[in-house]
Amino acid sequence: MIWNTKYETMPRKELEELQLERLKYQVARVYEKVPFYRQAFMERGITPSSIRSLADLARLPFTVKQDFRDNYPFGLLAVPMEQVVRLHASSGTTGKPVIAPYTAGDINMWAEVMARTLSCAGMTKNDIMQNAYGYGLFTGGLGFHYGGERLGATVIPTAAGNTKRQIMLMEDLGTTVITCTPSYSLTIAETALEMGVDLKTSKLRLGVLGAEPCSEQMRQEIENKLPIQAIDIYGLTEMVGPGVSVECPHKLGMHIFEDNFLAEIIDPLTGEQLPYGEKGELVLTTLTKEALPIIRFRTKDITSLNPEPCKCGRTLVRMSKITGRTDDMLIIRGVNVFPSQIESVLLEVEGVEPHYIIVVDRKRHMDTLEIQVEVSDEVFSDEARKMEELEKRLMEEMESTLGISPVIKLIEPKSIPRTVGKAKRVYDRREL
Ligand code: DLL
Repeated sequence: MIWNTKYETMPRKELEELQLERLKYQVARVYEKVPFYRQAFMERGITPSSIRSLADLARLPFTVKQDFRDNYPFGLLAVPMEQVVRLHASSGTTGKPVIAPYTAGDINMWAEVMARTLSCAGMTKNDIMQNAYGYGLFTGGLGFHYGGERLGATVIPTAAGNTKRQIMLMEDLGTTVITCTPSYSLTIAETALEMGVDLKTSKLRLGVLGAEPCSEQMRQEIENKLPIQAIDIYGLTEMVGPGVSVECPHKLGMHIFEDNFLAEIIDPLTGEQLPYGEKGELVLTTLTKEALPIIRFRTKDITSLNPEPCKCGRTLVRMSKITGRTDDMLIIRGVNVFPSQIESVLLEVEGVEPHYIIVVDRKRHMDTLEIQVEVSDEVFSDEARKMEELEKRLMEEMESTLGISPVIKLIEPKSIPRTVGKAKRVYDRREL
């Protein structure tokens, strides 16, 4: 169902006019309120009146993660602190986190885009949504929570973790929709199996799974193990959290809520805009954010855009699944390798489980790539010869896709630690 027909099915020309009007307003606001932007604009000889068409967007400076660090914690704030009603933060692994302040208006907009998100994914007010994203500074928990309530569904704020209780509640309360990371959905499936609970006979029917990459093959694994349609959802703290884009049940790309977020694709090396259909780095501009308006944020996420109307009736541009980040590409012996390619190859092969890690190291001046992957109980207890055959097969498949040959290590089921939020799968020990 379409939650907001006006904005989700607007003819593109009209939408672009709306975007331009909002962009002009945002540019004028940041110029006036945020010294960081005023200075960056002045350096380029840009004033608010320089923006006459959407094409002028390309003249505006980028914002990068480092700018958040340099202006930590409130340097990019565009409203007085007394108008801020909430702060979230990203879980940055190094250095200071990104701080995201929200006004009451921002929280309202967020609930709106999340209601649209859940509706687009196929949820209705009759659903019981178990929200197993982390609550707290992470935007996942509260973002989904407010969206679910705005939609009128029943929200169960279980948060991430405590998986056995999660499964008990799922059965007892008749949960129909699970919201969590793709990797946690697999942990739920695995734990249910251990508990002897057959979720296939439960009321569960839909999963709105995001916050980390998930290849088509991984989606397939999830849909095989749980009785759900697994819908991909994308978002990031710098924009609002979840609520930037989501798939509809046709699964033909994630619809970006373009009345709030203006999307471009650029060549990550030159910074030049790329045409529709070409893969590059996603750049996003907020069009309605009050507390933290951001111009041309370089997400580092790699995707492409498709403006064709979707079968669902939405006219919003669609972004393809994220195939990697400009900073997660591994260069191994001079060859570029994306973890998503490794995931796709692994999960195409029978007998392999969707739990793996990638270890890159340097031994005697040579890069090494080791892929450790769990195999099913049957394979593990099979004859050694079968394990060797599987290893060889994986090595050949990897070699033909990646162009380099990794070491494959088949490991016992459940030996890789499970996480409740975003999975960490790549260990690059060369940097140490
Ligand atoms: O992960 C917001 C979110 C919460 C999205 C719940 C979806 C569901 P951050 O912690 O700031 O925000 O991380 C943002 O996570 O730049 C991507 O690299 C990655 N990411 C998010 N969604 C997807 C997705 C939340 N569907 C960063 N596919 C982003 C691939 C994703 N990567």
